[in-house]
Amino acid sequence: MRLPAPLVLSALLAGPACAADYLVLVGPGQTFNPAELTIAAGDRVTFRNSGGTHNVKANDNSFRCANGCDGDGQGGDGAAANNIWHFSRVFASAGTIGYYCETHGTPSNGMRGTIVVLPSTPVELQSFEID
Ligand SMILES: [Cu+2]
Repeated sequence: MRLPAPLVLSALLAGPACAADYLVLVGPGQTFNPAELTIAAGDRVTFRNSGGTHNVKANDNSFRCANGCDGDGQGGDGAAANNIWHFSRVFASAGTIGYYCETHGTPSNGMRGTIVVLPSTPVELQSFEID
């Protein structure tokens, strides 16, 4: 059977290592929702302000974002802001990333969250022997 070309292409692109998208709501109130999120390396998380003056700063200073991110090369500004901002970040490496809102939290208290990044599942290559 001959499949239409676009269908063959999408079947090749869809593998077990597909990245997923997640959403973390920032507020309303002084919470991240979900505050704890487990993803796989390569997945993308979008943070979206749902009300209040907030930002998202990594405990290890690897990012500081609100209306874009500091140092993103596009004029991003990570200072806390009360507009309905959103930004996305791909977490490429496994590890545990703590973050907090500078207005309402610290790394250990208040408005904070954690993202656990698990190693991505490697694509298994199979070989066949023909007798
Ligand atoms: Cu806040």
